[in-house]
Amino acid sequence: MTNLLIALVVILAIAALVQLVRVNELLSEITNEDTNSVTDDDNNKNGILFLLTIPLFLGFVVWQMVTWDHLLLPPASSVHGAEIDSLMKVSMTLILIVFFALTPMLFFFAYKYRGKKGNTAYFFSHNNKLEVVWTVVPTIILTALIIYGLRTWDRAMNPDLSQATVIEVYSKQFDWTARYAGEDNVLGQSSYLLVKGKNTLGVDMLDEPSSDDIVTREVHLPVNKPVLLKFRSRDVIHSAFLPHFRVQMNCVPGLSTQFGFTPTKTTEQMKLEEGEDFEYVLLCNKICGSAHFNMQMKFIVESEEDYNKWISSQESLETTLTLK
Ligand SMILES: [Cu+2]
Repeated sequence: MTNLLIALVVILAIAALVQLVRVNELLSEITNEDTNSVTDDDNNKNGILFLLTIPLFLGFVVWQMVTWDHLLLPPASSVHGAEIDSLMKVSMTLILIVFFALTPMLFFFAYKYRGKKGNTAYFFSHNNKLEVVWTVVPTIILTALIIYGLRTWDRAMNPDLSQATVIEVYSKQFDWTARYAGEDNVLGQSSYLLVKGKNTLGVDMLDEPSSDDIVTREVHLPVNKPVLLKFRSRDVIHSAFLPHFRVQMNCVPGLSTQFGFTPTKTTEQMKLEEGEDFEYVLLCNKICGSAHFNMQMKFIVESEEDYNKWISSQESLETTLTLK
């Protein structure tokens, strides 16, 4: 019923507008004036409005940048994350310089060349110098930016992982489970066909490397040590997102994806910098269903000593599955 009323109001508003325009036209017929003709006075008013737009619009942009700054992520807590942040900073600085230089020009010229009776357009056919400048300068800047971006991407995607701790991150609607590769640092084979009872990840227990694997509901990482996350999904496409480490990778059913990185700050350090309630968190960044918003898992970065203590207190998969 409400929707019907809203539609009715919209239709009536449009009809009223049409009638107003019609009244205006009839009036102009009586007074013998063309209401559509633009006078110098109109042009001056609009020109001044363009001029006013410069401080108002730029002021609004600056105000937003200052007001919402605290909602941005803190500096990256990983080696490659710091490089991605630098790339972002360089790109944003360039964009902002161009934005703050061109926006005033755009509105100022709209004011300067506003319509005036008797004005004629200046015919300007070609200028080689101008063409070269506005082709060559952006080409150089964009090429440099693209090369810088590709190098950063290349380093982020190909770190040295020969010493990395291997951890599987398993996604399903709507939670995450982690599986450490254990002493041998090799994950046992797995298949969704083997998902049964306690074996929620479908790990093949007949495969030798499976026995020392450790399944956990939160991930502990030693600081400054490389880690290799291997992602799997049981049902739909999820996306593992670790915003503080600048890590994101899709988890695709039937496919194994991975991401290696090195955390550089412990949770304790982050609590000191960002507040007591800070936690590293793994989120799902693909809208995967009704409880997608709550699909998360805690990550804890700690000293190697604390990490070793924690991992040695965890039960191996063999023990977990055989114990009743
Ligand atoms: Cu998800």
